[in-house]
Amino acid sequence: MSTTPSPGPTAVPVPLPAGEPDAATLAQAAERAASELLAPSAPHRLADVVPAPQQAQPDPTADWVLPAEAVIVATAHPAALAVAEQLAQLLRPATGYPLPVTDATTPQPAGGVALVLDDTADLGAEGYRLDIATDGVRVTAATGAGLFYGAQTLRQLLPAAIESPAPVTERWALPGGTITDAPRFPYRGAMLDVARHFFAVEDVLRVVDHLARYKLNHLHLHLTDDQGWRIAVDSWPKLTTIGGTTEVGGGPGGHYTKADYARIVSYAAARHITVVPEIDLPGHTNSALVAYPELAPDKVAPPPYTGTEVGFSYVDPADERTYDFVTDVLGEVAALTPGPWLHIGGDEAFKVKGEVYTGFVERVQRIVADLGKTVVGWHQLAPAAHLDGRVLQWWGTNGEDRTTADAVRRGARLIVSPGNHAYLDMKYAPDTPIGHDWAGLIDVRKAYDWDPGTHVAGVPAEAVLGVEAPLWTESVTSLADIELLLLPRLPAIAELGWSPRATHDWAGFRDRLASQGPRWTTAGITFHRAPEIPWPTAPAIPAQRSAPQTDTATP
Ligand code: TNX
Repeated sequence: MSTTPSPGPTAVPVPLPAGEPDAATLAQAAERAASELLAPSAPHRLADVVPAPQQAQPDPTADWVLPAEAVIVATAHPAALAVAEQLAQLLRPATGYPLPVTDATTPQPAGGVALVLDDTADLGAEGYRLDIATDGVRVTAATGAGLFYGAQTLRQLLPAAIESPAPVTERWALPGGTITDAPRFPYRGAMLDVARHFFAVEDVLRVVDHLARYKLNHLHLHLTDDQGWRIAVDSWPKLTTIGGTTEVGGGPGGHYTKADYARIVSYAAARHITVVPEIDLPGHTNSALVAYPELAPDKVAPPPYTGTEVGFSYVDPADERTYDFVTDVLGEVAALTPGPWLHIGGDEAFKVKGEVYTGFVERVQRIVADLGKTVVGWHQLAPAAHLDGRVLQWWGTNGEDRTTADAVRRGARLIVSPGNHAYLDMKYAPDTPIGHDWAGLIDVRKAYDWDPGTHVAGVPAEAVLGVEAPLWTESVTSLADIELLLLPRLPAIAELGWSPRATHDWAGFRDRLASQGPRWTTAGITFHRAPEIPWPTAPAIPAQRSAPQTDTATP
């Protein structure tokens, strides 16, 4: 079986025919000759990848240039073919090459790219090996996820112009050698708060793309808060028809239909990213109380809330109706969510104290377990009784909390998101136009220079499931705002989650990060030009070439 490539944006380079060549053919031949004459910009260094690979063995005699007629051949298995098609879709726009995808029982590079699914490969569930040699490129992995990560590395090793949405003339060189790579932690995530401000599905998909570039594998969606309820729940419809119509600052809000949410989940899954939905309980619930006053402790609907204070609202822990609500909502969200996790919030419920709080959490933890999901919650859940598999998300700022350490001793695992290192809503510097500073300023070095494995006192590295970078959106109103705060700090957190500690080195990271800048610029992605990063000043990419067949006269 072979799949046909989608039509490339330019004419496919063809050999000169005998006889009189036509103008378009001549133009293509000239273009190809010009590309061969281009100053042979040295390929990237093999280890020049973010996150840093586990092992890179360069072989300067084996540099390779992607030819126009390259084929991407993959193991005849849907997981490998899916990555082959994704890789082709990444490479076609800038190269203008057709890059057809084919399958084989034993794929060989044959001058192109081979994606080999090999379940005997000793590379783990997410690892891969990338061999770049004179006869082409081979990515080997035991899973589709491993092949996908290998493809992301391949992408980063190509010149920055590969990010161009339109064809450019470039020598598509790759540095020879072998990378063997696998992640340090199984959970590598980012969180987007879609409750304080609502973001369209398209914006969320674009955030998913950013996660995928840096081998993150979880997207935590903070779906509910005082200012808005963002996920449709059929059994409690007013949550969205009333509770979804507000946001910080008085804007219109919005919500995801079940189909919208399913679209996000499947787009993420195709990029090996698991969605972690959060329904924040028992606090951060004003929008639910506006819709259903029966859940409020005094049974009176509060006014809708569009400010940025926290800790004032809560669902009534003393009323059984509250547990019907929680069971229905979590049941519907669980049914929409193929991933194993359900995040129940638990933070800043200042008015639900002591045993009332732990009693509530223990009931909700059991509801989650009965739904067959693994409970995740902010580390305020710690004093509640242990439940098998439960995961706490650390957002403290001083690396120390005996209750959390004790919960870990009782069996909880930890996702580490220190407010003063991983909170992407913190400003970079006092003049950052948006963001907070309650946990301090977080420049790129601050985001990078800490160790999730030793960060929380009394929590051993084995109890750390991974790392997550939350983005709260009280002051974030657009995709450009999201990107400004995400980049370049998201790759720093991604590297802490993926790369072995032995590769940790600020000077090296700074240089590798710098070479991401031209990629973002070329792809039209907003980022903060952090002054501590030596961004290249040279033009990012060669001039776009005008494609003969799309070269229409403009009036
Ligand atoms: C604390 S972190 C919160 C959020 C805010 C955030 C702003 C956490 C679990 N709760 O409600 O949005 O600070 O940085």
